[in-house]
Amino acid sequence: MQLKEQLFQTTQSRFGCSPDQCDDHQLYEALLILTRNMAQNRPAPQGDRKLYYFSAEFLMGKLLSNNLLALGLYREVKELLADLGRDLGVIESMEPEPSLGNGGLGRLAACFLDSIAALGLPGDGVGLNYHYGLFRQQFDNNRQVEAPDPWMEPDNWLIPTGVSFDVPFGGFDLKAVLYDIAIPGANNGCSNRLHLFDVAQPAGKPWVGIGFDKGDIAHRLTSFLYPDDSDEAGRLLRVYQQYFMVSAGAQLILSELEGRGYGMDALADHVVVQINDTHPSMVIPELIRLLTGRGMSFDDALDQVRRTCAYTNHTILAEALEKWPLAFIEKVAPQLVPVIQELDRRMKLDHPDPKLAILDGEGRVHMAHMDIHCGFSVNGVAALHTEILKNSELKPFCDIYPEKFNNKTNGVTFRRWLEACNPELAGLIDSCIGPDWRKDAQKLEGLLDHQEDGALLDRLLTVKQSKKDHLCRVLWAAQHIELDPQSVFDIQVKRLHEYKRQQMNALYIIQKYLEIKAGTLPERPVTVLFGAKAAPAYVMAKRIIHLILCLQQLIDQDPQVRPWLRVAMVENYNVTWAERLIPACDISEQISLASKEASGTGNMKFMANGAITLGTMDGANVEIAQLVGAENIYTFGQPSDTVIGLYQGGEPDGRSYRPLDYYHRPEVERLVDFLVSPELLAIGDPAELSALWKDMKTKDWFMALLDVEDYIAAKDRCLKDYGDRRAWAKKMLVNIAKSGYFSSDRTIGQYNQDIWRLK
Ligand code: 26Q
Repeated sequence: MQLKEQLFQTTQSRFGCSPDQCDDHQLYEALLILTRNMAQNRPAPQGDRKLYYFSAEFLMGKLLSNNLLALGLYREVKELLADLGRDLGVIESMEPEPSLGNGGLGRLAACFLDSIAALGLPGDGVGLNYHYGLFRQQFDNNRQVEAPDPWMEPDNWLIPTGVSFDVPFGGFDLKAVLYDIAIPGANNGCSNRLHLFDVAQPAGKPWVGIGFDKGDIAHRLTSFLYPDDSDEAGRLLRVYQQYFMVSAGAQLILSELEGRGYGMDALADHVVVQINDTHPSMVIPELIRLLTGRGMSFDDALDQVRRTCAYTNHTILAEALEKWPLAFIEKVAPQLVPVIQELDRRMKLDHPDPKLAILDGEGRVHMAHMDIHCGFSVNGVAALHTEILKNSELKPFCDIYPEKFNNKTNGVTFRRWLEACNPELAGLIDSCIGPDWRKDAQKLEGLLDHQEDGALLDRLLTVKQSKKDHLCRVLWAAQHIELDPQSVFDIQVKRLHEYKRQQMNALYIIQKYLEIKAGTLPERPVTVLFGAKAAPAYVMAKRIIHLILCLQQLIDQDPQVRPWLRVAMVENYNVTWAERLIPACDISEQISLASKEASGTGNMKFMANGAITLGTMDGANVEIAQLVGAENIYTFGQPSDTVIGLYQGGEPDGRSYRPLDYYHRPEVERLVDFLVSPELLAIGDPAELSALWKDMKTKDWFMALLDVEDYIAAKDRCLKDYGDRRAWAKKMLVNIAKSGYFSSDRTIGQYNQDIWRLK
């Protein structure tokens, strides 16, 4: 049946009217249903070995246009709607974004599902169906306020499967009900699945706290996604969530294995489990428990699991490495305790070094240690990160299991992050090198042959300008922020964390502000854009947001500064905002303290959209720099080995870094002290600003003062170079041309070749 007729039938049966009589939301619903059914009805990719990608987070973003593109229907639907006098862009805007992830790790999982399906590999995601995703951020009085984020409308992407599993908790059982989101592979006729487990009777109301009786858990286990792990009660619930996810997921794996006609002893031959950070690590003891429960010996069960499970590490921040008290697990899933103790006993027999222990002297389970001992692969997410894991953070493990360690540099799906969010640029690329890059992003390198094509370079600048104009319009509509589209757009969007150093960017703003006030104008007008959510209990992160919003207001009110410098913080930064901000960016801020950002993935999206990176030699920035060469990136700051050295030393805090030494440089002192200047104190909260000021000069845990002068110089060089528009456009072209390496299709190809071996 023609698409047109299908749409007609859907709106008739649902709303009793034809498409042209539908309002925007009804049209969206009709398209959702059509697209969902088509994606659902495709067969799974063939293969007798299957991947299960376990992740507590899948930050999917809106799915309508993505799925239409994968199904090859995007253009047809767009034209069909245009014939009806309607705009697909408007219809898409009806879709709520499922924010079932915090940031990089969750978005990476979503890009991976897209690539696994596009490559036609048999691989499903396994996660939880949170009813409230990451909180919605609002600004009130220059502060972040959190509101619940309900994303599930009556019509949504979830497909009830009728499948459920019983999950045994200490003292009670809970039914895990399976919902699927179909993941269509781009142009290959297949679909994989994202399996999301939910409780049978979820609570209807937003989160109000939990008393931890089993009734609460039964209704609230999947209520919401954790934005942090900072309160005790929340941490216990997090363990309930994790066990619910892995127990149901492990049961699903074994029942599918059986359904395919294999015995349990064939697990490792036909299944591979990728553990996305340590959040799903309890899948290891759970699989062993289930296998031994079916009569397998502990030895054999451990052997199967060891050949089935692979672990990805996403952080070297010690505070982010999960260590759960065994007492928590005793309460949540007591049946796992003997399994974990036995694993610990066996590992200690072979490797008595306490640094390698699963259970430490304080009765805590080191989840990463369990993954490394009981899995066959450990990977970092960028070359530098993997080296740091091997040589310092996880060195004792690398010494005993060198063959397990490998690197898989992250990637992003170019279908969402270039084709869908920047069709203008995608079209320009087509006109230059043809459309083959859409199947193989590394073919973007063909653009390198066109570096001297002046007309192309001009069109590149025109596309960039049109995306900046567009961003200005949506920002005005959403937040009544007025920007100068002719200014340089300098953008830092990512979760708010001290190691990512948004505070150092704020110091740059202060420096420019003071210069302008003193009569020295910058090279050209610049707009510094931010988007960032802070974990609700992360006090320092919230103070940094407060500082940025105060600077935004201060400058906004100042007619002398406004024409030259603007600051704007986007409210509720999410995937949808990223899709508007990234194509409009001139300068991509990737300024984490070297060694602290495992990879970054925003850096890759910006690069593919022709932004120039201003960054430290951290995470995947190192690989970007290698690919584009020194003339096409702005790097600054102390390298990772220096930084790692500074964390060791004789000061009372264990480091050899002394922030006061840097603070007392005259250029730096002036900037830091501005936090407690009368101008700023008149706008912001004096207690918050002085606390931030004090922390910056006496603690500065992530060494913003170490790099700030170098940073300011590098950014000023950027602004100067921006003036030679042709030369700048050439840098943009080289960045786009070299970005293909960061396609998640390449990453997934490597996971498959080195770890999964699906086909
Ligand atoms: C842990 C325990 C309890 C509650 C929450 C958590 C928790 C939640 C989310 C811990 C960590 C996360 C998210 C981590 C994350 O996003 N890491 C990022 O992963 C990206 C993909 O590999 C990298 O590019 C980033 O460098 C890394 O910071």
